[in-house]
Amino acid sequence: MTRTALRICPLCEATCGLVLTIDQERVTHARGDRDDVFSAGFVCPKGASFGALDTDPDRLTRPLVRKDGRLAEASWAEAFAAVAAGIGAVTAEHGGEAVGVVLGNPNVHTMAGGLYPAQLVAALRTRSVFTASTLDQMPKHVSCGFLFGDPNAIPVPDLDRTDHLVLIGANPLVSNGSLATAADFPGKLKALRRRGGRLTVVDPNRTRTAEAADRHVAPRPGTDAALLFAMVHVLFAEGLADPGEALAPHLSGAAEVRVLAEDFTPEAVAAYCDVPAEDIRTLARELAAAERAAVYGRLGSTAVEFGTLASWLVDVLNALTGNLDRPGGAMFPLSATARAPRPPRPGKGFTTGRWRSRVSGHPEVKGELPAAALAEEIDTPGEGRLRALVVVAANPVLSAPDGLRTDRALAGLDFMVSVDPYLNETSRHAHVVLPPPPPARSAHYDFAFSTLAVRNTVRYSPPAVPLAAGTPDEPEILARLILAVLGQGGPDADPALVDDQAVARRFGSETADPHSPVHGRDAADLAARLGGRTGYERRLDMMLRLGPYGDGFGARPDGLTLAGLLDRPHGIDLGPLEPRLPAVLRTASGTVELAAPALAADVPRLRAAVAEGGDRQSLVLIGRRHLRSNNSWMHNVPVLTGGSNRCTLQMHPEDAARLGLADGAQARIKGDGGEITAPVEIAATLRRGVVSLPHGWGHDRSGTRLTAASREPGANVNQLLDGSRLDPLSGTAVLNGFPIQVEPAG
Ligand SMILES: Nc1nc2c(c(=O)[nH]1)N[C@H]1C(S)=C(S)[C@@H](COP(=O)(O)OP(=O)(O)OC[C@H]3O[C@@H](n4cnc5c(=O)[nH]c(N)nc54)[C@H](O)[C@@H]3O)O[C@H]1N2
Ligand SMILES: Nc1nc2c(c(=O)[nH]1)N[C@H]1C(S)=C(S)[C@@H](COP(=O)(O)OP(=O)(O)OC[C@H]3O[C@@H](n4cnc5c(=O)[nH]c(N)nc54)[C@H](O)[C@@H]3O)O[C@H]1N2
Ligand code: SF4
Ligand SMILES: [Mo]
Repeated sequence: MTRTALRICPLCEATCGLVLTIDQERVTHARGDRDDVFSAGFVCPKGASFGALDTDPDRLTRPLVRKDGRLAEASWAEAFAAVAAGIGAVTAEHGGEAVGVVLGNPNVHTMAGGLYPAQLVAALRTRSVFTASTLDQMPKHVSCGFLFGDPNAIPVPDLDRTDHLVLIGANPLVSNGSLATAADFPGKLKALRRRGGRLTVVDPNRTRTAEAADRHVAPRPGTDAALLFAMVHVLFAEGLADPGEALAPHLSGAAEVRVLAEDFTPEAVAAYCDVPAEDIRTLARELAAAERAAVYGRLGSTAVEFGTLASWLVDVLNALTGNLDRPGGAMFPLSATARAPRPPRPGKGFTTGRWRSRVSGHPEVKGELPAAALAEEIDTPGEGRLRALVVVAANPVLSAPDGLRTDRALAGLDFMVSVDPYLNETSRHAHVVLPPPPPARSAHYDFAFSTLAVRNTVRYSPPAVPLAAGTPDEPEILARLILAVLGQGGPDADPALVDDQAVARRFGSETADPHSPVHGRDAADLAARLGGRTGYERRLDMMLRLGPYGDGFGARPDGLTLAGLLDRPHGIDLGPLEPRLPAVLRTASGTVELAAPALAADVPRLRAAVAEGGDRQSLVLIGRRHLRSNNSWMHNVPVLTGGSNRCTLQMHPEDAARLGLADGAQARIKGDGGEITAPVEIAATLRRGVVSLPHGWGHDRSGTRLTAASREPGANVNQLLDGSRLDPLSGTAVLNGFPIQVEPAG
């Protein structure tokens, strides 16, 4: 019997609503949900392949436990017992701080990942937390932390209303958008141009997005911070810096920024960026002239040498042109599970470096250490060495720098547990692998992306297919992991305890807060009023009801509850983004601190790089993404990969000719961290001197269960890095714009 069910797609940040066709508990087809309040029917090839991913025969359905050195299937009871014993042994001898936590990208796409990791880290009391953020967007968190006092207050371009959009190092026609959740990003860019707006793309590669733009500027990789600084310079020099009456009272430090920008004249940076000074002036003038404009930077502006400075300058430009916090500019979403707005009040501000990594002394950022430092924290002997890891939805062997070193380090751990549906390059080292059910059998709520969406909506998908009896979902798996850490991991452990604890804590603080809708109420009584069939649903109900649109447990009877949301399976539209800067600000001064000292302190490093002029001799490597892939884990679905090797080294024809490399020839590529070989693909879209290789490949290891991926394994680009190139303010790996050498192989 065939039926349909709705499910929000978890495969990228666009969060499209899907209609799944389900035949005998298997997803056989997926299409866009035309009635979805956010995505209105948009779907991409990955979403359309949801069924193939969901039913991939290589997905693990039972846990694996290492016995006599080999991973073998076991019962869930055996697996949880092995986790309790393994973690227990390490914490008993060395304490929870000997256990590292590694959280990968899919955590921001699952409900479990939004709810449980903080409790896991708290239970371990470990300071060794590594996430994909330091391979990705951490520079944006840091710059927003210093600018606004809250590292999670990230303004997004108001795509539907802007007249002028400047994309720095972003390729949303392929990525479908990131740190700007918008279903049908391509359609929104078309609509912008149709209504007479302009699209500018700054990217060393003439990407599909650049191709669709009015203007494409191709700087040398890694030089955007200088380019943006020169634009700031022009705004001041030409009297174009004008935040406007609404914004100006909320800004501080503009005069200091002016001084900092003084020597970044377009002429001074033109050679370094390899962009003519007059083009930089034009970019600045157009931005200032536009009625409503937004500057937006993505991976090519973050995972680079000056990632935090570039991320900062993006918002300095938004502020100086009066586009911050206004319709059509860069705005702050208000998600349904945010705290209900409180009256504006100064905060504590943002700091980093409250502790440092043991081996290289990297500062903590948002409670995290650089993912690039994971291996050295395990394999460097001495007091405080990591002896165990809890890995949830991460594949650092492929996705982080120097995977071979990580590979060896993981093999030497006393204990490792992976929560992962695949036996892959990383999880093959685990002592226990706990596979979550496939997405169709999991509930979905976008905790993370609702805070980054270009329109406020609220949507929830219950599981589309019921879980098999006796199979835990990912929330239960993580709750049981937390109980194991707390020494309560016995066979009768009740995972609801973990949810009860989170509920009690939140109600405890809300009932004590004079600005909360439930101030003065009884916490236990509120907990008893929660709806929801599971622990995570109760938590969602709590968050929705305490949130900005919530019913406040009676304070606003028409307000949002989980029950009300379940009655609206296509979601509820909460309207366009609205200005709300004062409520966002958590800096000590209560203003947007445009020239925060920590940011200003990194400017001399940039100034020195500009003065040096940059390395002109080496080829530099940048990454690229493919529409039918996602980082390291979607290469095992033939309908997505098409069975072809997409892991090619793209080169400009002149570079290839100079090196004697023809299209299809094997190239040997050498970097600080090692060498790999990949076939050459001639691509005139690239700047001369820049080559491009995608990441997430290198599926050629033994002991994995990736039948399709291992047939076309590709090479691991991150093996070219040794983990030492980081943006110092954020600890983020420089994955774009690093020097390499290329020669014909063999
Ligand atoms: N050179 C280079 N390197 C890069 C990048 C780049 O552009 N260039 N990009 C970086 C970026 S932006 C990111 S975000 C990182 C990503 O790097 P990681 O965070 O390590 O993520 P993935 O490599 O996608 O691996 C995800 C893992 O999660 C598992 N998984 C999938 N679905 C689920 C689920 O529902 N639950 C659980 N528990 N596990 C699941 C997959 O099997 C896989 O093992 O890579 C970074 N690495
Ligand atoms: N199809 C697909 N979608 C995805 C993913 C995927 O793997 N595949 N991954 C998801 C993830 S984890 C993320 S974080 C997002 C990323 O989303 P995006 O950032 O939009 O995606 P990228 O393709 O990495 O785009 C980065 C662009 O920066 C350019 N670039 C490189 N170096 C520089 C530089 O120095 N300066 C400038 N100005 N540009 C530079 C690159 O050429 C590239 O076009 O995509 C998400 N969506
Ligand atoms: S754009 Fe992203 S969210 Fe939408 S269907 Fe494709 S993978 Fe899924
Ligand atoms: Mo990412």
